Amino acid sequence: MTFEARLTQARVLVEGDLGRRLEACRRTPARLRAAMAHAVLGGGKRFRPFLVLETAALFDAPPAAALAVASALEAIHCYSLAHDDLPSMDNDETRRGRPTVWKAYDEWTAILAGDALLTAAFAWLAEPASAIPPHALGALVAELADAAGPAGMVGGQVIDLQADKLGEPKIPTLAHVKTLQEMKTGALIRFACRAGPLLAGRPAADLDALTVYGEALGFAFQISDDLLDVTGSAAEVGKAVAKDAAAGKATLVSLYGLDGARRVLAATQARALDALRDYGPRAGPLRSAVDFMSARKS
Ligand code: GRG
Repeated sequence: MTFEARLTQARVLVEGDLGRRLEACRRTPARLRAAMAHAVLGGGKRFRPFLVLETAALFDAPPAAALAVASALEAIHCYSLAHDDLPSMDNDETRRGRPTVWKAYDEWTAILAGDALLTAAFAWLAEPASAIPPHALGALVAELADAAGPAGMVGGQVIDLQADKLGEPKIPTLAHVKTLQEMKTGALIRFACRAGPLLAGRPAADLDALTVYGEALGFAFQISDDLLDVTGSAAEVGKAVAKDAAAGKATLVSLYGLDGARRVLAATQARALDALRDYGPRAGPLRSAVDFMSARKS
């Protein structure tokens, strides 16, 4: 099966699961449910769920539990996009080729839809129906909270916005760009790659290998996102482009230029592939995900 077909397979699975979970949310006001659905079900590559499902499949982890983790992670990703698009943050009107949540509803509804998705995600993991093996539940909840929280995505967002909103001096160094990436986007991708071996109760060697893979893949993802901001079209990418340079943001592209960023991307892809060297043909889809970083258009 091609990489695109596997990504589509993951997308269909997780969208079906997310749709059912949103339907089943207890006592949820109709407006909130609709805004949550707008945030979650309106397109998107579903790349993080793909990584959860594929790392779980690599280690024969229980598929139903992997799907619960994939949906929870995607809900958190979608909450972060809904909040990132708010007027007080990035002030974006288009996301995934459609109006952002605040544009389709209003600001307070978008804030609360994001809050609801974040809390629902943890309920989906902790409820008995998630079928997550007891040996893995504590670690998964703690790691997801860590990746999404103050030392991860939220902290990264603060570092990013601080420079913008408070007029603090930009820090155009590789170390700063890497720290920001690791926190803001890398942490969730790293978590997605650790989810499979955690669910399967694999030993430290497998967790370490998939962590190296996840960290390199996350960095490659960010570089490809920065490249798309310069070389992509808004129609293909599904959101506004050329925002980084306009905001004077330090990225791999601003530091090293297009060719330099492409060279760092290639080296990072090589590091991700090397982390999978012991896993044979079954890791094929995870290898294709690495290639996707230099091929993606959205
Ligand atoms: C508001 C707490 C909070 C955090 C926001 C993720 C994020 C942090 C902001 C998004 C800004 C951005 C464009 C980051 C670059 C990488 C990224 C996360 C892109 C969007 O993810 P994709 O490409 O999107 O996986 P789809 O739509 O395919 O799910």
